[in-house]
Amino acid sequence: QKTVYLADYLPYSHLIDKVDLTFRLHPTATRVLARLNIRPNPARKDRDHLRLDGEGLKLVSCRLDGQAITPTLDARSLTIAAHELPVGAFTLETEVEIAPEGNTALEGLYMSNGMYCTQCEAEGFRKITYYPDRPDVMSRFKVRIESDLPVLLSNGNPAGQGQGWAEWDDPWPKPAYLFALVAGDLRAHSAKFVTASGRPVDLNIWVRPGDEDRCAYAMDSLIRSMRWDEQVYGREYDLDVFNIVAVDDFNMGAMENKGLNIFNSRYVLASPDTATDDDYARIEAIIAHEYFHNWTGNRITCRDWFQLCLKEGLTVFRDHQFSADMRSPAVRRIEDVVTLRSRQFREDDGPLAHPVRPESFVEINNFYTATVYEKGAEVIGMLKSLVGDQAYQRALDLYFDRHDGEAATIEDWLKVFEDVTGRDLSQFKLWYTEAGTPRLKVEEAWNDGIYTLTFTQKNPPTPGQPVKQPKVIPIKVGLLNPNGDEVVPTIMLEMTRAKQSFRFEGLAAKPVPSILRGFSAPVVLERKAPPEERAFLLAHDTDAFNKWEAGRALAKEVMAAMALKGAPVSPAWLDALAAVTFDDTLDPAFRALCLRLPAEDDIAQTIHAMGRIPDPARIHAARREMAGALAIRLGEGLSRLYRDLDDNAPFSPSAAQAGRRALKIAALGLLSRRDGGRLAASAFARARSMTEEVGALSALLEVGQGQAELVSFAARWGRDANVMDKWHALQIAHAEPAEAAAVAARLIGAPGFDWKNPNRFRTVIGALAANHAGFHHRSGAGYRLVADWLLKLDPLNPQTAARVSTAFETWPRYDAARRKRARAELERILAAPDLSSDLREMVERMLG
Ligand code: HT7
Ligand code: ZN
Repeated sequence: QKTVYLADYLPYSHLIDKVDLTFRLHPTATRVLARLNIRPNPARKDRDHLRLDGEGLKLVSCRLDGQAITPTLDARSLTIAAHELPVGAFTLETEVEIAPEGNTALEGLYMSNGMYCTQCEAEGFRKITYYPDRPDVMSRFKVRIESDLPVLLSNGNPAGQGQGWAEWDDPWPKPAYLFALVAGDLRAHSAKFVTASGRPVDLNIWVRPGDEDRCAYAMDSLIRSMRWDEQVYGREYDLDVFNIVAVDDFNMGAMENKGLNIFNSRYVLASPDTATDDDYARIEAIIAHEYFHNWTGNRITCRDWFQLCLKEGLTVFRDHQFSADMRSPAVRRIEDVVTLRSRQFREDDGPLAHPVRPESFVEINNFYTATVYEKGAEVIGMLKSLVGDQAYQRALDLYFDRHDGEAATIEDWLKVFEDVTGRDLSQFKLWYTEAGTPRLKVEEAWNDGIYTLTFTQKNPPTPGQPVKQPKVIPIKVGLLNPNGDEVVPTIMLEMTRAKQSFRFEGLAAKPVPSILRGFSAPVVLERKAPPEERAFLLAHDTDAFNKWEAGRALAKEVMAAMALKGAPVSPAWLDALAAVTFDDTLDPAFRALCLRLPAEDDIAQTIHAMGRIPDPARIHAARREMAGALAIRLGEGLSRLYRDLDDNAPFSPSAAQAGRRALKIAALGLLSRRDGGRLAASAFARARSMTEEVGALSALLEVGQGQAELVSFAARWGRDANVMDKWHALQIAHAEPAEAAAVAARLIGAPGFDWKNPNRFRTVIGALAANHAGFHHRSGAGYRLVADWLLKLDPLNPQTAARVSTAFETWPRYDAARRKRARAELERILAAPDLSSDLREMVERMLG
């Protein structure tokens, strides 16, 4: 397959004013009749042929203005030569046959547990019918579905139904990637919503019979999202119905199809006994994310797939804002930054690094990345900091006014900010066009009562971009005096040059700086600070993010020093953390975050950034030793803390209660290191929620216990695959490094384990990849197992195989022996006959 370049963009030759689709559903022979009202695109001066995308379709008939014709077909398209087309508008009717039952790639129309469903983003509609499958071709769709299944759904508003059929009419023009169809034996959990302007909306969450009672939290999240978008962005819902369908076989988390969102069932279904607090938070965020796409993505879509961040970065930013408003902003920000560093910084630091707006791709599905999503959201956060909250709001209003109903670009997006503020954003645009995480070095000086902070930015080379320019970096800073009082509250420094100094006058004593408050830019801060200063900020910083960050930075330095040179656990870190742990004035959720040690992969990233080679086994040992030392240092206070938090309040998924549970479980994990899991075993037996059940099981497995509990968990939940994913993941996460690959192999190869389901596959292979010391074990068993299974999945589901292959993205960081083994596995994958273009592109990029 060939490379597509942003620079080659050309508007489509024609406009499609209307689309009428009829589906006669059948597992092996579905008929799709499409009637397209077409006219030449006035934006194109030439008179071009008509080329429609289409893959794996059996053409039954084709008529142009009612006359049968024989178009030119190849494996990817249907073409009608320019001289065969009428001069003005015309109608094209096609009938094709497809086989949804055999569609294991889960792209286009496929079947999951007897239900028909679709996934069209990014380029799946071409597997349903012949059509210009590109986001800048927007049209009005009418759909008729013929099937004996009881529930027949598509986009827009219902337009009639009868025995064996239903019709849907979507008044809003949309690109084909937002098309959706669902047919099945489904039950609805329903509610009503009235928009700010008084439009009544029917809300339905469709699930398999028996799952209706696990939809309440998703529905509540949807209603809160709808209200929030009205109140914060002034955006109302625009149809009479909003449907959500939960499906078990799905390549990603969810999909924002107009009026008919389709969700991976694990991000809809929740009850206290099956979902953890993290699951609840994720459901809330994903429901909001997909709903918010109705304006940022659907009403205003992307001109081409290079502009993916236009909808994804903005929608992630909006869902982060929403979660911050629903929960604790500080805790949310810390969680978001942890994710950003572990996924996006990792990506940006290796062979898969690419700009937020890439310039070329082979397979667009490979660019639904942490960079496009998470860094895309950070870039918007910086823009908001730079222009201020009010200008941000005016710019968004202008964006919605100016581009509603259009397919827009990043240039359009930046232009609304330029028009509202009069600022020139050409330097800011580098955040979209240049890959890599900037390194920000800080030096301080204190002379004659003047305090100076000097920043130097370095923008490291990334694949295809050897040289970079300085970026605009908003650096939020506060200053504390030696007593811990804030003497300069948060201000924003705007860095635009490679090296820049900022002076502070009128201070009585040399202050302690709190730099990059709220993580105001996605950069790596390189500041050599003594442990005492970190401990001081952990104790005194008024910025919650930087308070946490001080402890985090200290923990990373300690763990890296232990792994690199066998340094002892730092008493300064232990003391500072003890003070936070037992400070009852602090939010329990915040304290739980402080107690969470940096992940081993994070430390490998830190050591690599120091120019050294990380040793996974030593990092693993260091992390264990730190946890053990912490358990001893916190002493008896831990038991007290655990008892205080172990209340009998009835379950609520609220952030406040979840925070208490998180701290209780953190305490239980540490206590287990001292009592060998005695308390955890009784906590497991008494657990009143899945959070507690998983927390106790995890604590037991970490200290080599928990076999009986694993058996009882499986006996209770064996029939619920989404719950059993936790059971599988936990065993692999806690396996000893030398055994992790074998544990994963046993689980994925177990009779009856449905490894073809993306959730199952991702759980097992993803958990192995996340067991840093296990995946990178010197035997090479981790690399081999992941490669074996990628090769097995690729012919069936290339999209998921390609995504999971990112397990290998850090391979160049490690020692020669590991690199040799990883390279050999990647080359083995590349040598496979009939490798998909998805997986091929990923492996080739990783090999460099
Ligand atoms: N916009 C959706 C992306 C998505 C997707 C992309 C490629 C292949 C399958 C997919 N399923 C969903 C989801 C989102 O970001 O909201
Ligand atoms: Zn999205």
